[in-house]
Amino acid sequence: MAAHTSSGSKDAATEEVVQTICGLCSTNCGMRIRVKNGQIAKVAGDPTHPANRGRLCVKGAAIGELVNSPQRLRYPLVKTDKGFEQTSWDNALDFTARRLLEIRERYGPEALVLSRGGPSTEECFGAFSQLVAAYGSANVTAPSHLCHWPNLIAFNLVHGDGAGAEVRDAKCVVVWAGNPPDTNRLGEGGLVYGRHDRAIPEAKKRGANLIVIDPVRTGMAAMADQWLQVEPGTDAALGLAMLHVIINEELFDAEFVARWTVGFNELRDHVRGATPKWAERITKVPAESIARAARTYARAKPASMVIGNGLEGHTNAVDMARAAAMLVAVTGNLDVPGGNVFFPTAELARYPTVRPNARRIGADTYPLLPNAPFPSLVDAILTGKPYQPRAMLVAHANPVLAFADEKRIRQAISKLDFVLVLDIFRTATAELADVILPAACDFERVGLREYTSSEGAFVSLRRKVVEPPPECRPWYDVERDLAARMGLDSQYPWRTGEDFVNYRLRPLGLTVEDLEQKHFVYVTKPPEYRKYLKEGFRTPSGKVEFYSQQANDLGYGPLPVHCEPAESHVSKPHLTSRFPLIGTSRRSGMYIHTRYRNLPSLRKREPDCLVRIHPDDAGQRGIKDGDLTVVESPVGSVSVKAKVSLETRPGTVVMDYGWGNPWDGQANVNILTSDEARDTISSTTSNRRFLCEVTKA
Ligand SMILES: Nc1nc2c(c(=O)[nH]1)N[C@H]1C(S)=C(S)[C@@H](COP(=O)(O)OP(=O)(O)OC[C@H]3O[C@@H](n4cnc5c(=O)[nH]c(N)nc54)[C@H](O)[C@@H]3O)O[C@H]1N2
Ligand SMILES: Nc1nc2c(c(=O)[nH]1)N[C@H]1C(S)=C(S)[C@@H](COP(=O)(O)OP(=O)(O)OC[C@H]3O[C@@H](n4cnc5c(=O)[nH]c(N)nc54)[C@H](O)[C@@H]3O)O[C@H]1N2
Ligand code: SF4
Ligand SMILES: [Mo]
Repeated sequence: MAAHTSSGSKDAATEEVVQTICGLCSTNCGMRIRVKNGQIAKVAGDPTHPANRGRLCVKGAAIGELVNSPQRLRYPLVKTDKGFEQTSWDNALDFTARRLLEIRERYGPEALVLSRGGPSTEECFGAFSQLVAAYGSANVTAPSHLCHWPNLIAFNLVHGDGAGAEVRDAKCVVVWAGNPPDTNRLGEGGLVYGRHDRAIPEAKKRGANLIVIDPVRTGMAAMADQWLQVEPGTDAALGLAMLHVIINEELFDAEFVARWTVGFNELRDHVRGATPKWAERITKVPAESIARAARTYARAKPASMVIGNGLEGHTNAVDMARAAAMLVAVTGNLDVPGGNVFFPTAELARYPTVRPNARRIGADTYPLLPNAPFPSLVDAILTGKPYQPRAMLVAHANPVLAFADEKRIRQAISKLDFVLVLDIFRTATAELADVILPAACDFERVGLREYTSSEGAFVSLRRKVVEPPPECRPWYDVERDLAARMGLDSQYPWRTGEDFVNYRLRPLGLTVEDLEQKHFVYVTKPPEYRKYLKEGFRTPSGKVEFYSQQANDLGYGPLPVHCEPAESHVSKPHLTSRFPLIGTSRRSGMYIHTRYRNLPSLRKREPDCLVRIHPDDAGQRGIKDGDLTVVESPVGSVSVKAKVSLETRPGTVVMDYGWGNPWDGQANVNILTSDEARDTISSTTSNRRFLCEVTKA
């Protein structure tokens, strides 16, 4: 429904309202954008769109600044002895094709790596996938080891699938390591009232009990009935102690446990010693609070649990989420209304080229992870083992800033023979490239998003709103032109962006034209609940697995355990005196990851990268609010301003994540984080925890 409010002869002013979705984060809110003479004139939330029902965040409101930013990349650039020089698309693509073909000839297809970004639009999943598969490489990497997958692997092991929180009918909501007011996260479903950032306060108003488990006093924590201020990375101990209380006090759902689970006796034995007192020593959460939260969650029926990304930047990530998943099952809150539900999903067409039968780096060590873990690729580049990657395509990603230990990542990327970056800005990663290509941004190309919800799965079109700058091109055009130069274009059953979206939509019986008419279309029924009664669970045994034979056979613990975080004074006592503080990182509601700090209206709201420090720690160090400080960890050091704050407890400091691009002039927290220790199941590095000291600069 593109309402043409006025249109006239060729020369007359044109004005229309385009219904589309925002591409900046994975919430993908519905938008109505007024376009005047080919320019974005006004942005509003679409009140009819189920993802946001009219609401937009500050970032969405700033898309005009994004599209028209003077810092946009506007021409292809190639690196020469004199630095980057502007070149033509033909030159840039010819050069890239030649280099990639030489590398394949000389070293084989596995030498090529595709580095993708965190999930927000189809670009992050799609760009260059088809090309890299057709080339013959399976080395696709993404932030998967830090995002979505550690939690999903845990839920897969226990429940056989990801079960999203359905907040709508819950009497108790546990928000475990997530911050929906800032991240606007859809969750894996339950967006009947919009999103968790809205659904949770509404549930609370209805009288639901809100339990927040977070080391930081976030907006969500401030709203909670019970806030468990857990020590970062120790949540497995907390979860095991909650299981201890629930099993010991017989608060579990005995019928569900008896009929639909395996390994309950093993679990009972396993958590016998995991008393709240034991967990208090590890987590710093008072034993009484742990017991109270366990009782509240177990007694409220139904209760739903929102699992956030805060569990994922830790060296025991999967087991922390496994303990949480077991709480869902043991209380009988699995696949019931208002619990954690297996939501229906939209089945889009897969890419036509199947993944090649090539060796994927890290596949032997991390078989449950779908991609090559970035840290394993860094190892391979720096050591040549198991073999030497030579080239990298980077699309919609900024690995230099996003992953742990910036210094090591720079070393690795600099060692490659060829690096291509497709971005809209000249990022920290782009500075290391041989070729930088200017992309059309989300609002300048057609795209697609599928969503889940309590009303069923639906799809929505991201309509093109404005023309890209003359030399900025959408990824599907870039990819196809490059493929043609490499003799791979027979692998592309689509010619244009619209063809591509139509190809993806085919299994749903929908087309771009349909979605232009309707904007969003439900493609499944609302979820059925207790589907296990008919089909069982998707685990090897068909039941919920407290004891996982599969995990055991893969050499992991069959039951989740608490492991001391790698970056701790217990694991590394020799570092205690030099680095007495624990650092963690904070995601900002104002920005997405490393993006958008060059948009003036956002930057005005949050101009600096800050380290938040408790008044006690600040006082001992003579640090006052606003002072410039040096934060030093065993792997690096940065200068940042201090914010003296009660958001954190004594001994723990919180530093903003996402800074460090050339234009923002501030420090990347991942200069301080280490990639040395990794979760054995998911390869997660300790991005959310590092040892440090803060001194006045
Ligand atoms: N310490 C710490 N580290 C973390 C995290 C943390 O919380 N703490 N979070 C982790 C998580 S969950 C994730 S998902 C990752 C994120 O890691 P990334 O996804 O690598 O980070 P982004 O900053 O989102 O990078 C996206 C890039 O795409 C570019 N871009 C924007 N729009 C377009 C477009 O339309 N086309 C193209 N081609 N490019 C575009 C942006 O300019 C940006 O450079 O970081 C992880 N790292
Ligand atoms: N504004 C904005 N929105 C975003 C993004 C963004 O960068 N900016 N990124 C998008 C992406 S890719 C993702 S993955 C999601 C993430 O969205 P969420 O899952 O909401 O993740 P965070 O906002 O990082 O919140 C994680 C919370 O976990 C806490 N935490 C850290 N360590 C621990 C721990 O060990 N235990 C516990 N219990 N809590 C811990 C942190 O203090 C923080 O409050 O957001 C998406 N939305
Ligand atoms: S950036 Fe804001 S407006 Fe855009 S999808 Fe995310 S929450 Fe919605
Ligand atoms: Mo993420």
